[in-house]
Amino acid sequence: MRLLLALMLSLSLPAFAQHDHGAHKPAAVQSAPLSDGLVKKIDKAAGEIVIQHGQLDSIGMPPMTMAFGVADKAWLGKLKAGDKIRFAAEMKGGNAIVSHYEMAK
Ligand SMILES: [Cu+2]
Repeated sequence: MRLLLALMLSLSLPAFAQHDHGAHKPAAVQSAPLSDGLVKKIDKAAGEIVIQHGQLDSIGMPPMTMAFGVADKAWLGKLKAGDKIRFAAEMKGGNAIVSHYEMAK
């Protein structure tokens, strides 16, 4: 599991650095695939977002509703309950965090 995560991080970080958000590349090009999520609750005090998510292969999780930390606390002010997002999850310090997200159409 740790090896897989290390591999995933080493692969995904350079990809994000190179990723040009102005260019509309197919989702398959991204090394960290985005998963569907429904925002259930924003907990600013805890710095967490409760998300109902589908299968998350990146961190080996089945569908469930759970709290995620965020890579950027500013996201807590941008999202609200009921928002549909597409997001990438990763493990950081033993906690699942949202490392990237975009609004789902
Ligand atoms: Cu989960």
